Amino acid sequence: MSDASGPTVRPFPALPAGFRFGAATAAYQIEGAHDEDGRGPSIWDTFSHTPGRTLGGATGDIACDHYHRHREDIALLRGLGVDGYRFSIAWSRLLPRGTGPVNAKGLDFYDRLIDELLAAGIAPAVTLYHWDLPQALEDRGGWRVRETAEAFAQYAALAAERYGDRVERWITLNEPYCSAFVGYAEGRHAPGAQEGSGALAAAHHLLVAHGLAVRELRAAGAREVGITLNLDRLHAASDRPGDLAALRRAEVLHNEVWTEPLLAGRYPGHEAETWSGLADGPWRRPGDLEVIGEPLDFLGINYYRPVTVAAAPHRTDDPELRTAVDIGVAETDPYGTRHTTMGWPVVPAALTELLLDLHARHPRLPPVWITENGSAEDDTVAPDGRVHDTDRIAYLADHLTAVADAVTAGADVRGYFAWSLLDNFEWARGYGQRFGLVHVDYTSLTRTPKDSYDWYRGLITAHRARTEESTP
Ligand code: IFM
Repeated sequence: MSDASGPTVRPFPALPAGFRFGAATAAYQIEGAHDEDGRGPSIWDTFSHTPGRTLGGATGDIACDHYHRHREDIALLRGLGVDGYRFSIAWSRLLPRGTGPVNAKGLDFYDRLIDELLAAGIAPAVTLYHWDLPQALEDRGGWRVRETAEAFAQYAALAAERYGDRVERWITLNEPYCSAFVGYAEGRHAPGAQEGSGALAAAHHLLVAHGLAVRELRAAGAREVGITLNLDRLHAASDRPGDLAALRRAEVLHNEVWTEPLLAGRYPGHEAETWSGLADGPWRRPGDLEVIGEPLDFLGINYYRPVTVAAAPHRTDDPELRTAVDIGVAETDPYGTRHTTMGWPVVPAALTELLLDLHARHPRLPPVWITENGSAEDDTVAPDGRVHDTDRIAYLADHLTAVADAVTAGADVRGYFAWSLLDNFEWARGYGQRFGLVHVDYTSLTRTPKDSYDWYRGLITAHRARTEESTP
């Protein structure tokens, strides 16, 4: 699909005029400068510096060195022609200990970033929490304790007061599923805990943190306020009753634990059978559902792949450990499609299903933004100096078509952020997975736009030309 003039671009007719395109990153994955200008340590600094936790002992100490090269990265965004850029603020750059003294140099960094984005005609979309809890708060209990939710609300107020006049879109939390269950139950992410009720308490406190932050953001006059979830499109391996029950439990663990309190004002219907009644722990307080259910201006969805589940034996006999991720479910992979280097099956139609299912289930669903979508591929710089990532172009094109199909069928989707602008630190998988539209050489830190960068720019230009022509 690519010739000397660049990849061929097919516009997506069903994406309406005003549909917005962007690219996304997160602080710990790109910034580096982990101990500069007063930044305090986060749980990811501690975790990545603990032997055996990340691939090859990789850390975010330098990452893409975006802290020092943000001007170059904004030039790349400008060249891409995006409407918006989604990035996250490192909580411990603003508040090195999570609460207490404010770090002026940290505040200044994001001031510069936001101002330079605006000067480039790019609307900032800020994620307040993309997994990098200040270590000082983890030392006081982390997301297991309510004080962390209260600290998050103070941090949100500080950020909103300082940047609220210039930020278009606020995302309180990114993928709280990973923070709670991958971080506190599976232990594959920071802080690396393997707990049952600790993870369930964390899930609840993350939701409370979100609701308290929404209130602070609104009080400070923030414009669009939402949250980003990595909802799973789940399928049952068969129609057998055991697999259908496994599907119900997986729906609770992956989706309903978030969507029911956020969008329906209640806890999930099947949580007692999923977690043997232990979800309803003392961390829940009267009034919490009202806090969590603060109305949203938009819901962010991160989508990469669908998941099929089957009934499976529990991995442990310990009732406490059975309360989180050990819910008698195994993942199977019947898709028979190409897989990305993450091992994820490429199934764009599942994104259409996910969007339409949400639309059908939730009368209170606000407009949806795809806040992440993209693929990790085995990218190399070719002898011609280019990165010919045709699989990524196909992935992005097919998933944008899936979004367009959902819009045609009635879903209200307003925008799409490609993950990611840059190759970056892929958490426990270190630098082994490349998701970027721009290749990063981790030795020289040279940025090389890939073919997908040119393709995306062409798509955005073609979409604007088509919709502007048809707008009277
Ligand atoms: O890199 C991550 C990102 O931080 C959160 N969503 C999924 C991406 C790919 O794994």
